[in-house]
Amino acid sequence: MTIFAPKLSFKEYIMATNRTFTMLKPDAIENGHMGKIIDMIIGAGFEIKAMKYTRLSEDQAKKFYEVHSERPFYGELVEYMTSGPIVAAILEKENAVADFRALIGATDPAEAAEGTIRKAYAESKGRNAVHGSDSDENAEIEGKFHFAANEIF
Ligand code: DAT
Ligand code: MG
Repeated sequence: MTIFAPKLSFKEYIMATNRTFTMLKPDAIENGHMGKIIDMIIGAGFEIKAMKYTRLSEDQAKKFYEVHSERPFYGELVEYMTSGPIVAAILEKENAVADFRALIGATDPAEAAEGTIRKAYAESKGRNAVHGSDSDENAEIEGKFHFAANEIF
């Protein structure tokens, strides 16, 4: 049966909790893993609601990782995240935030479980292939940070 549902309004999108935000980071693009990672994401049941191939400005990277601004790796992190193209995307699935964190695996690929994106494709704890929001609230903030309302399906 086909259900014809209207597209979500921006307000409804903001209220939705079945979405997460991801970035394929510069190392993943540089190393030629973009297609395989997107395949893993779709294969795990996530639907792409918005996607763009882009680059973070220094200001954007600093703001995105502001929570880590006091950490010793902050400067390196900002430099790395602005070093090349990224793919930013909003993904939808039931339990999106937790399921996507499970799919990407631990921050450090040495600790990431078999079958996770970071286990397969991350270079190191710093250059770890992919970002996944850590809460519904941050998923909304991060999605809005990268996409205008008319870019979200
Ligand atoms: P995650 O991306 O798994 O949510 P996080 O929020 O703790 O991890 O850190 C954000 C990013 O900062 C992480 O993906 C890579 C970088 N980072 C974290 N800890 C680091 C460390 N000890 N050394 C270098 N980079 C680090
Ligand atoms: Mg995090």
